[in-house]
Amino acid sequence: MAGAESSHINGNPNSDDSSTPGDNESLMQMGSKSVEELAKTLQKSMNLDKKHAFWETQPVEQFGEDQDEDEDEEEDEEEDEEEGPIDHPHDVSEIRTQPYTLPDHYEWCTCDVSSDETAAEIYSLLSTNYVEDDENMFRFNYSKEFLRWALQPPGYFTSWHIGVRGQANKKLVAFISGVPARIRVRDRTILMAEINFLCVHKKLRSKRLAPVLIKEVTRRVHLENIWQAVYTAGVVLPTPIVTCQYWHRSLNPKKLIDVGFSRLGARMTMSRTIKLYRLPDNTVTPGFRQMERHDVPAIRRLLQAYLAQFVVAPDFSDKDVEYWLLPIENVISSYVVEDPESREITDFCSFYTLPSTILGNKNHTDLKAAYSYYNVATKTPLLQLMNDALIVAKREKYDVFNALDIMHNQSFLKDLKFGPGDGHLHYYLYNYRLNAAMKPSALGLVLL
Ligand code: MYA
Repeated sequence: MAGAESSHINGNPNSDDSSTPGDNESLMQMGSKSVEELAKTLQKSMNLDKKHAFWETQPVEQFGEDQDEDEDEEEDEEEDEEEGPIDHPHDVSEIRTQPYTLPDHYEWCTCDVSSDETAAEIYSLLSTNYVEDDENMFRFNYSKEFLRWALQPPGYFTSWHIGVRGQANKKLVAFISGVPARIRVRDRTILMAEINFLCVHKKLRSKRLAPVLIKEVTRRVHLENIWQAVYTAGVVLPTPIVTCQYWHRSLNPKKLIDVGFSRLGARMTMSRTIKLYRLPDNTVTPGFRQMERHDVPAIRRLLQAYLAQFVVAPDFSDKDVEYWLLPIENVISSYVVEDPESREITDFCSFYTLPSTILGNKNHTDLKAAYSYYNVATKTPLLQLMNDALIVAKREKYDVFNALDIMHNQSFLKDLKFGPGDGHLHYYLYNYRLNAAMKPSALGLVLL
């Protein structure tokens, strides 16, 4: 789940647009609150301060278990010691060997995305039933190649790519997936599952199928002796470790306005808007070029040093860097700065490609979006590096460049004319308790 459910631009930067609609305003006003307050306000505003019949049974931090509210210092210290797993590991032999029971007329399948036919079925389910914005104007349209990339990293388990089919017609009607990843939380590195692409066909919604999918993927993860997971969602569940906001940089403002992704700012004309977002044809940093395979060790070193400062971040090996960052057309784009004299790799930036289908627009069917991935600047100013990323994205005909307010991203968002979106993305840990909620800038992890 890459984007918050509602991620349109809230007005244009550099304009004094004050015409944001009411519900967006209430979200925007929350900018100065703490993460917990934000989660609670969001929970209330989205009418989710209700019972969570499923999530209340799971080893996740429950609402109201927030230790920060505890004013007793001694207890705080005690709680500090409790950071870590909520349930302690079982023996794999205790894990049930039978899949969970599905409603009548449905059956489990394991999806092999290497098969063209299966990849096409997953693509078809997601492209018609996956995440939409609140107004149902856009739906994520992850490509088949992207899905293969996202689902088959080093050490992946085919058994974690789980489908539900109709027993009679074998049609794929639901999906959930996990991939293994080493995630560091403060000074502990844990092999976790990254859970993504949970999807139930629109016709089967609200029948409690999602909890069965989640329990089944949990069972299969446990069978590999893995007991923690990380995931993101646009909805508030018990309990986010951090709530982030998407920012959007218009590259093709006319199209974004035509399709309702953004609006013309107050006192702005289309031609002034186009001029505002214009970018040069060529990158400015000497030695800026596409990443190549031989750059892997240097990029791994840059990433390792950079990610060490964040509370939660992936622990990438050379193999992981090669897999996750080597460019694949229309999937992942990565650039390095190679010092023209020393030949040293000093900086690195990357973005992935996640188009959305534009629903019900006469003139346009696809929105081509780039999503900021991992960026490390040691010599080039980060602002200049990201401006070069915008220039290449514009050249490659992306309509918009999106970035979360995580890592050091806040240092360039405003200056590079990103505007805040009206959606939030919540990060969660399964079976791991943090003793304090985090700020987005303490997060060093991007999920797809
Ligand atoms: S996030 C992307 C989720 N996908 C979409 O938004 C696509 C469009 N929507 C749908 O396909 C359906 O609406 C889904 C729910 C499938 C989302 N994460 O079956 P239901 C809870 C977790 O009647 P449906 C992504 O992929 C809900 O609070 N739980 O509902 C990461 C309620 O529980 P409770 C969610 O609408 C996924 C229950 O489901 C989500 O038909 C991470 C209702 O079930 C959500 N996004 O189907 C999954 N949405 O009563 C968790 C609703 O308690 C992984 N619900 O409130 C956990 C770690 C597992 C591994 C652990 C290993 C150790």
